Amino acid sequence: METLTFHSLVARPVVLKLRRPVKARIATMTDWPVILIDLRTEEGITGRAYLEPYIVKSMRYLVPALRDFGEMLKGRTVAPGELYEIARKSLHFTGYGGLAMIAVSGLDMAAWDALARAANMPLCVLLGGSVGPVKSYNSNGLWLNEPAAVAGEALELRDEGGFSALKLRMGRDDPGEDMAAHAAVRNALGDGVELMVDFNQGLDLAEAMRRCHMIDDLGLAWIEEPIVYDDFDGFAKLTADLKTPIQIGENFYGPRDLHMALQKRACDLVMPDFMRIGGVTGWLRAAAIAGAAGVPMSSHLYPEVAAHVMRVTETAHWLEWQDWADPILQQPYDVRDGDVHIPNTPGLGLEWKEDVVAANAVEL
Ligand code: SMN
Ligand code: MG
Repeated sequence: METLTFHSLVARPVVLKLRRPVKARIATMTDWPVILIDLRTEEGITGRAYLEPYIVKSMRYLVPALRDFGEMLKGRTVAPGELYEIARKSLHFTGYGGLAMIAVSGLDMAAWDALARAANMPLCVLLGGSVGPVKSYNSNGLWLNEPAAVAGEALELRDEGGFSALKLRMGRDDPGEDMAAHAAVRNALGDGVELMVDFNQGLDLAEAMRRCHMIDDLGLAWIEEPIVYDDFDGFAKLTADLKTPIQIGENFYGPRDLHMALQKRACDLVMPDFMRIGGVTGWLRAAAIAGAAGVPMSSHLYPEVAAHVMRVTETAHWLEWQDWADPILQQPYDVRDGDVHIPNTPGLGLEWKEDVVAANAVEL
């Protein structure tokens, strides 16, 4: 395989409209910011990845950070593990987490894609795995809407890809309405579909104790982030007190956060997000820790990257399926019988739909 030399990085901000707006206890969102990253090499291969940083304005800081990486790395060998360290260290006086880690993660995913394209292999094959199905749950909706509407949407979501698991959001002002939403969804779906519940950090610890106990006998696959993401002591109390597995991780910034959460027994399950854990490099390091600890590991967002790395994740659990970036992709990944199917193409196989990109491009 030829060595790749970093030429330049193009980072383009776009804003997409969400088909099913996010309505969580801590935020509502109708717009979905996406940064498209093209890492160009002197050999003519381009690595592609995207970031979805939730907040449109955050692109004002992330895009320049990515462009700075592009200038800094010109002429370097595209060795993802090395670029990851150089990029992190270049920002470490501002801290390793937050926006710095998000920018590094975007660079890292594009670098891995470039490498796999150069090797003419799907990323999962380059990582030592094989192309195959990845078990996923549908996370595209079930926000804090009326129970009847949520139940109707649950049927739609199940049928979008023959899913056997869906994620239901909770955290309405009245816990009784959360219970009603769950009952309506369960009634509509029957028994064959697993349900995860996500509180999106909406509760304080006392309220979380009360509300998690209320749903502890529902046979849920997990209860996710009932309290603010970094209160590992609070999570440890919930984990010790509840039968239902406690799930956290979408807000781990780097593998060390996962390590600390496990040391504190703050959860039963982990689900890192690619833009915070450190892209593919950060994921692989985190997966080694979760694997050694025997803790099941699910993914958060970035289903294309997730599909590849889950094939080589020792304790791979559930891939979170979300199709919010699909409008800008020429070939969105296929989901059948609840499994995401990895295309047999080099790298991640992401190519941009330039007409949609142009129509949704924004000035920062
Ligand atoms: C979530 C994802 C994306 C935006 C808002 C909330 C959620 C999840 O926490 O786990 O899917
Ligand atoms: Mg969540």
